[in-house]
Amino acid sequence: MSVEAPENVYDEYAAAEADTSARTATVSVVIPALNEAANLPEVARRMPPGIDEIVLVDGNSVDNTTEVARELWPTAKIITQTRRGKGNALACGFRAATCDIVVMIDADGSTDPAEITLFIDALLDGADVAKGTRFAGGGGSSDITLTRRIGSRTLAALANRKARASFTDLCYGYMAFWRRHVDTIALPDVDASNAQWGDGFEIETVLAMRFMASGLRVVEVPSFERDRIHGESNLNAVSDGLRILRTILAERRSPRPLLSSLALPDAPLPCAPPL
Ligand SMILES: Nc1nc2c(ncn2[C@@H]2O[C@H](COP(=O)(O)OP(=O)(O)OP(=O)(O)O)[C@@H](O)[C@H]2O)c(=O)[nH]1
Ligand SMILES: [Mg+2]
Repeated sequence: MSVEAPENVYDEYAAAEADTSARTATVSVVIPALNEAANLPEVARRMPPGIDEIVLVDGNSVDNTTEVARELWPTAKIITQTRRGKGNALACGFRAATCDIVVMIDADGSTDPAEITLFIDALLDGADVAKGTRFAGGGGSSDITLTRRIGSRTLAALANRKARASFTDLCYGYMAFWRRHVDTIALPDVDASNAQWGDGFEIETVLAMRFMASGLRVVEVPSFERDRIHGESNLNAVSDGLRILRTILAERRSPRPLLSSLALPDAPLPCAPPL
């Protein structure tokens, strides 16, 4: 099933509805980026006003990712990750972030920054973690292939059995949480010199399963995944899929009985700003 990308233009909506400066909690947006110079301008264009801190974590890009980021966000923290992989980049970004709320988005234009306010609202409404879902409540994707969709569903079903959860989407990189919870999930030491488990694309699964196992209130937020704008995916469906499978098998089982905390918000959030 393919879903049409919402056509609304964020800019019109931004000033009226999405100014995040009115709320009291501060927000860091962490963006892992590996050769994404061509995509960052669109990411910046759709960023809501009022974000307190941008942390861009560069993976030793060979294009001018860091220069473009500096031009777009003159006050951003632009750091270089300590090892390789998206997971290590995120762990470095979480350590550098200083605000109350941390939002993680991709730099390729597939996760729409205009949706950040929906994730923040879910946290302000009482969630500990707001996890994006492409497969429920009006979420969708124009970027996922049938094979990946089947793989993703299968992995989510396995993870749900293990975590006694009801995730509708496991391997999606759009997530937000209160920064005070980051220590409860014991991410790999960013200063270790050797590659660590969690350094790769399994990071989203590691985060989801550890947040659940910590007994935190995880809420799903419908989100629309767009096509990567320019460039190539860094993900290998087979090897990264196997890493995710290994993560599910290795992570500890949730100590709680059947969970009730993972649910769509009472009134499902729209997956994009209203027209
Ligand atoms: N710093 C850093 N960022 C990375 C690394 N690998 C991927 N990323 C970033 O993580 C985000 C997601 O990576 P993608 O390559 O788009 O992978 P994906 O979104 O899972 O796969 P597609 O849906 O095919 O695009 C993008 O912003 C990448 O630039 C890495 O090793 N280091
Ligand atoms: Mg992508």
